[in-house]
Amino acid sequence: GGRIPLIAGNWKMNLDHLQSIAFVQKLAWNLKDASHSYSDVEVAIFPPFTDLRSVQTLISADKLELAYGGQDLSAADSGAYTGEISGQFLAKLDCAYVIIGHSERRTMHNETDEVVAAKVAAALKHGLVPVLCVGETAEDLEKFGPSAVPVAQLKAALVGVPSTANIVVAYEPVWAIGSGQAATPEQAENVCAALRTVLAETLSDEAAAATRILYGGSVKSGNIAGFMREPNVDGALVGGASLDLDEFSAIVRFKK
Ligand code: G2H
Repeated sequence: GGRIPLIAGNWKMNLDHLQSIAFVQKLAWNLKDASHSYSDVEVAIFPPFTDLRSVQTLISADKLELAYGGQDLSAADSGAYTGEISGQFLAKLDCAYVIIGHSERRTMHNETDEVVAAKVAAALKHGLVPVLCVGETAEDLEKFGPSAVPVAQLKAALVGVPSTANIVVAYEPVWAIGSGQAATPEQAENVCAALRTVLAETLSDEAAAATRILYGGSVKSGNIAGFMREPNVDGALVGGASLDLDEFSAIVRFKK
């Protein structure tokens, strides 16, 4: 109880510089509209690294309260890591969050559970809240059932994490990502409840009660309310629909 819902927009590698400026100006206008308050929801956006600063500048000019995050970070602090972005860069860029272990990184960039755990530790070290993504593939689902793989991924990522750590967990079934085929609210609830049990067992009862667990995978304005009605789903990680102005604004203003 008492968890403030989080709606997170993961832009992935979409919107070039001019497109993000145009998009975010309209988004600010849309979200500011006083007749549509979203004050009981936290909204965070995850633009590409190269547009974080310009997006923040435009949004702050509009006096709109949004949170920001990176879509990934390096496990290292600094040094000879060509092309990498460290947690301290993100923290200094006013990022509150960083997505870690998204399935696209696990599959396309070979991020193992060990890499994910190291990145979680790096995020916490630099004062960032990791948005730790876990989720099973269609094959996993068939072979091991609904929660075995996400539970194992969460346990592996929490190794060494202090019991009071501030984290967000995102349950993203791989078969539901960008496929248009979202999980049902019941499926999401069952896995999110299992993940909350892991938080209680590995961290503490307090951490389990305070940690927001998001659902991600083909979330749209038409299905958000169903997920938000579930007791263990505390928000959404939104990909495709976060790039559509009307869709994202409607998701932010979901009514249970
Ligand atoms: C899952 C999600 C956002 P989409 O990757 O992280 O994307 O909403 O497009 O399925």
